[in-house]
Amino acid sequence: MSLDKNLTQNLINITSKAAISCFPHLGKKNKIQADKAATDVMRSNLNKLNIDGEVVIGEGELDEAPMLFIGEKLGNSKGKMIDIAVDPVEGTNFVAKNLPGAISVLTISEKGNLFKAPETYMDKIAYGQNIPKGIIDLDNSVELNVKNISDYKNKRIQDISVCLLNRDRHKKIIETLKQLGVKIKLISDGDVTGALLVSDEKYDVDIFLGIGGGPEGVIVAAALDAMNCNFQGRFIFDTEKDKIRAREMGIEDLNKKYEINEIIKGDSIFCATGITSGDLISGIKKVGDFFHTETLVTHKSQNLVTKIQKKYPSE
Ligand code: VTB
Repeated sequence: MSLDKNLTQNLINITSKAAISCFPHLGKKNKIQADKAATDVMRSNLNKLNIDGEVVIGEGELDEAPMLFIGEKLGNSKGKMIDIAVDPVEGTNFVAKNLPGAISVLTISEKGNLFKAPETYMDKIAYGQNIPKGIIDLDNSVELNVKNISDYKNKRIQDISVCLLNRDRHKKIIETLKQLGVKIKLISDGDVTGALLVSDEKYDVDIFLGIGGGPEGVIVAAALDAMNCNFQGRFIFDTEKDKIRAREMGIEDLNKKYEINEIIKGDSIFCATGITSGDLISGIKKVGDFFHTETLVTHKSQNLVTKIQKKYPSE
């Protein structure tokens, strides 16, 4: 069973249009407005699809955004049952400040194949293609992961590059990485992109790690899976409220380490359109009466991993 190839084109159009809707909000210091615009575009366009869709990963509590809420039904109910994970603007700060790296992103799977995640933090680790299991592990020390990948790739420690969010909670890890002498790529936001940088040597990121949004972890796992990369994540349930919600959503072992194929099973389609240009994808460009977009798309069953450029009339 796999997802219809034709859906890919539809989804590229949806993330592209959502990204374009942020264009008027670039650098306007209003991340809520940009998020709302992209969310509305995503919702109305997803509703036109021939699917019986349900949002399993929405936006919300973490950044108090206008939501495509978990459990929301999308599509005309006529087609296949689909799980949908959305992040209409990943990197709302980047849009508000007109900085590189904002993307509009969504992932779909067949019903029941995408992990239903609460909006909490997740401790994550991602690494690239063809690295055997066990070389890197979420439960290894940072030192061991760095040493192992340096041995495996036959690269000097000082040439190993580790990407993580620049947050106080990562102080100890950053100090360890500094002492090891690796190249640290400290990002201010956008850990979906951060994790995807392990997918190709040209981005020069050997390991992505650290604590970021759980929903972002689930969304990116699908793309990494289609790219034959690896990912592990553990949700962090700090408050009693988080723990209750997690149990309500069917999570029994709150401390479980999830492997990539426990987060995404079977076929998946992932689309990420650049809003502002970043390391991974080019942002929206207005050329004459057209918006030019670039979308990174993966469709697992089709072995599709590509970037698609499109043009949309600016009206
Ligand atoms: C990350 C990052 C997002 O939130 O998930 C991060 O990918 C985690 O939350 O772009 P904190 O900002 O609280 O650390 C974002 O930065 C914003 O949603």
